[in-house]
Parts: sequence; C-alpha cells; structure tokens
Amino acid sequence: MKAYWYDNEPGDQREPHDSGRLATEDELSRLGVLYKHCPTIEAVNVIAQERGYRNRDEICVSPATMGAVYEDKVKMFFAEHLHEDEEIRYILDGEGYFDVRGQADEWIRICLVKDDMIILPAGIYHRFTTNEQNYVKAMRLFQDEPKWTPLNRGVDVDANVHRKTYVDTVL
Ligand code: KMT
Ligand code: NI
Repeated sequence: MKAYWYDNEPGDQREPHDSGRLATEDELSRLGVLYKHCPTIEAVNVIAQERGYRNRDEICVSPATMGAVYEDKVKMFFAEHLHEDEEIRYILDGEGYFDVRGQADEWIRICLVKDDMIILPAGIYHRFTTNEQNYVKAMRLFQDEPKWTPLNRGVDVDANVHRKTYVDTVL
C-alpha cells in the first residue's frame, strides 16, 4: 500500500496522478480509513469474523472479463460517491486505486496491490479506478445482503444522515 495526495492534473484517471506528497497510514486512520495487509485468506477471515461480515463475492475488473462495458464500468466506479455502510475490499490480484476525500476535501489516492485490504467508513466520499494495467480482481465483503448502492455526491447526499454522522464524528 502506498498513499499520496492526488495531483488534480488532467489526464486519464488510471494514470498515477502522484503529487509527490505521501499520506501515512496514520493520516488515513484519522479519516476512519483502515489499511490491513492480509497475506492469507485466514487473515481476511479473522477480520471478517471480528466485524460481523458473513458474505462476500469476487469481482474481476478488466477488459478480458467485462468486454465492451469495461470502459463504462471504470467510469462509473470513478464517480464520487458514499455508502451508508462500511465498505471492505480485498485485492486478490492486480492493482487498483481508491481515492478518498481528506479533511479539507482534497483527494488522497490509495494504491492497492495483491493482499491489501481497505476498510472505508460509512459516509466517506470516495471513488475507485483500475490503474494502467487495467486489471484488478477483488473480494467485496458484506455483512448481510449486498448493499453497496453508491450515492453519488450532491446536495441531497451531503444531507444524508450517514454523511452527517461521518462528518460530525470523524472529520
Ligand atoms: C466501489 O465501491 O467502487 C467498488 O466496489 C469498486 C470495485 S471493487 C475493486
Ligand atoms: Ni464505493
């Protein structure tokens, strides 16, 4: 895992966009974003059990598995959104970027590779993209039924109770 402030320069979302200013695991944790290195599936299982996650699935994001809709999917994942539940993703293969909003609403890019797990708190604005390899295989963990409706940023979502709770208790 490596994290840094996003450079906000034009260019494809899959380019690194590295500003050169690193973000530490500590800084991420102050946003409620937790990083875990899980070298084995047992390590994943322990975290899932601790947090009450009973279900999971796998998604492979690549042109080979998604065909013509790949580019659309990648753009969809990159729309800034939040969820009303915590989001846990575990990288099984390939690489991807999760961008999360910092204290001052700036983007922080988190580069994840195989064996990396990220836990995003409910209510944090974020987005996802593959990198220039255009390939990531990830496990999505959930507590009950899959409930990761993305709520795209807007005035209505800024007023969402989960957003307000996040802003009031974490930021
Ligand atoms: C999300 O919430 O944007 C995703 O789940 C992206 C695909 S998982 C690597
Ligand atoms: Ni999401």
